[in-house]
Amino acid sequence: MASISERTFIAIKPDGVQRGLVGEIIKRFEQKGFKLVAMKFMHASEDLLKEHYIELKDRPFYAGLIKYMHSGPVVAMVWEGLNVVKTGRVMLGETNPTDSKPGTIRGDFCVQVGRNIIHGSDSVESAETEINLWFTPEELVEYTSCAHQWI
Ligand code: IDP
Ligand code: MG
Repeated sequence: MASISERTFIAIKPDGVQRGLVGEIIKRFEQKGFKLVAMKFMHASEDLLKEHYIELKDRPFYAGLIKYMHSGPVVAMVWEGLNVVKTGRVMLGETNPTDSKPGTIRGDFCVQVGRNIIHGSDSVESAETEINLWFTPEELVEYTSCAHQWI
């Protein structure tokens, strides 16, 4: 069987939390067959958010993005599985909900790019950086999923 050691960082943004979409989003990742490795509900600091989005620091929407992400609690998660980074992005939909197909999270639950309810790492490298930024090694829980051999 192919290795399933790949991990991605997924965060439900403040609007996703406020709109009661936490359970729905977690359900989709669980039902797809991905394994939950870490999760925390937190109000992220501005410093953490600035670092998380550092590559966008010169974009005109950067300040507004940090304000939005700091406007309420988020659910930060690590999910593991075969091709979870790429598949996770497909499950999210496009950055702009207008371009997101029905059936994707952004396609089903939001309408504008500045309130697009969820974050997902865009590469294996950025996933590693983001996981290390948001979680300590001890927070990444090691266990064997009983569904593993069926997935
Ligand atoms: P991604 O979240 O799909 O990876 P990025 O280009 O990395 O998209 O942008 C990060 C986040 O910045 C987006 O999810 C969205 O919340 C916000 N963003 C991106 N483009 C715009 C924009 O044109 N206006 C406002 N916010 C934007
Ligand atoms: Mg991105």
